[in-house]
Amino acid sequence: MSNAKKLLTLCFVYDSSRVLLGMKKRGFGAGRWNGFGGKVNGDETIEEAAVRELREESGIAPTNISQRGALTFVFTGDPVALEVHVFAVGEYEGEPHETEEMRPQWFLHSEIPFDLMWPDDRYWLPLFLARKKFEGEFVFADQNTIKEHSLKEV
Ligand code: 8OG
Repeated sequence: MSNAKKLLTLCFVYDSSRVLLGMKKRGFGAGRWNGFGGKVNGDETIEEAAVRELREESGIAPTNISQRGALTFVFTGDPVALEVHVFAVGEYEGEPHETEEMRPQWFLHSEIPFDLMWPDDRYWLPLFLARKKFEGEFVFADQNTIKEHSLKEV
């Protein structure tokens, strides 16, 4: 059971062959490749937070961004669910560079390192790369183990 939600953003910069991931260097999810994102502050919209976090963590500024998915993550024993809003970035200004939080690297769609990512990503990232919109919920027993999940295109 969850009774509170924390709002987070997650941005993937991609084109038809490659996707930009970052190796998370510290904090929640450290040691895993992921998109770029973080917590939504009280004074900003979810999209503003997505743009800010992408800039802070990779150094690039999106010129085209669209919301593509909403994912809820529940951890057994933690009353606070995470509501992660997933954004697609097609065009941007600047060049990705390493920051205190992330080390960016381009991956071919066929070479995405799912074994070194959050375990839910292998379910929904293929939908994202196929340009679908989706909603899902994942219940984790621990950070490596999904107990149950639901996922649908919307
Ligand atoms: O501010 P902080 O770095 O703690 O934000 C956590 C980031 O990790 C945020 O971008 C949302 C993202 N994230 C989760 N859970 C999962 C997950 O299961 N898969 C992926 N790909 N990202 C996640 O919080």
